[in-house]
Amino acid sequence: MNRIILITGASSGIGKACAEKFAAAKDNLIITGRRKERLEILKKELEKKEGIKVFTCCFDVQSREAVFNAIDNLPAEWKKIDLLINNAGLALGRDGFEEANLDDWDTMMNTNVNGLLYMSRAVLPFMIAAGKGHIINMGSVAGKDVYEKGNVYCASKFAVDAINKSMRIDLLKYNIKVTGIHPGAVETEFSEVRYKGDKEKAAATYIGLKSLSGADVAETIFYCAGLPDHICINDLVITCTQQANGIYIFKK
Ligand code: NDP
Ligand code: 8X3
Repeated sequence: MNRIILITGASSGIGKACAEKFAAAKDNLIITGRRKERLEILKKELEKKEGIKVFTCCFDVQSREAVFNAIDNLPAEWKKIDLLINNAGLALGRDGFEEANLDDWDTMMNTNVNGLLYMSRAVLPFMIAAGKGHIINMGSVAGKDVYEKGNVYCASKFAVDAINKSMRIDLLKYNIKVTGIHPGAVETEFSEVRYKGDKEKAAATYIGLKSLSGADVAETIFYCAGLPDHICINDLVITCTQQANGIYIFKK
C-alpha cells in the first residue's frame, strides 16, 4: 500500500509481528528499538522478502532528547508518517506495592507513559501538516482492571488509556485517528523481561493457556489501520478465549 508506518519496539514480540504484517501489505516501515542488531536483521529480511523500504532508528524512548533527535533527523521522505504504532513498553517485576523496586517503577512509567508521549508529540507535526494521520497506542487489559502485584505496570497502562481518550478529543480537528489496543496475555519476550531473565517463571505464565501470539495482535492492529478514512476503532480489548480480563484466566 506504500504507506509509511512507524513502529516502536519492533525488535521483538508484537512490534516485530506488526512489522512483518504491514511489510507483507507492501507498506514502508520505520522500525525502532534499542537493539540495533535485531533491527538491522529485520530490515534486511523484510526488504528482501517483501521488496519494501525499511528505515531503522535505534534509541531509548525514555529519553526525550533521543526521541526528538531521531524523529527530527529523519530524511524528508520518511517524515510523511501515516501511522505511528506506540508499542514499545514493558513490565518489570510482579511485587507487592510495599516491596517493589523503585527503579522498576521509574523504568515502567518512563517507557510506557513518557516514551509514548514523546513519540506522539515528535511525530504529530508531520501528521498535522498532512491533514491526516493515525496513532495506535498499546495499552493492556492491565489498563482496564488492576490485579494483585500489578500496581505500577497497571498504572502505566491506565495512563495510556487516559492518554488515548484525551488525544482523540484534542486531535479531532486535525483529522487524526487515535486507537487504543488492549491485549491480554500475548506470548512474547514480555514475561522474560518482567521476571528479569527467569525463563521458568516466564514460561509458567503461558502453561495451560492457548494465549495470543504477536501475530494475532498484529492482525488486529492491521485491521484497525486499514479501515476507510471516516472510520476509527477507538478502543479494542483482545484476549484469548481462556481469558476474561487481567484477573480471570481459565487454565487447563
Ligand atoms: P517484548 O518484550 O517482546 O517487546 C517489547 C519491545 O519494546 C521490544 O522491541 C523492546 O525493544 C521495546 N522497548 C522496551 N523498552 C524500550 C525502550 N526504553 N526504548 C525503546 N524500545 C523499548 O514484549 P511485547 O511485544 O509483548 O510488548 C509490546 C507492548 O505490548 C508493550 O507495550 C506491552 O506492555 C504491551 N502488552 C503486552 C502484552 C503481553 O502479554 N505480551 C499484553 C498487553 C500489552 P528493545 O529491547 O530492543 O529496546
Ligand atoms: C500484559 C498483560 O496481564 O500481564 O499487559 O498485565 S498482563
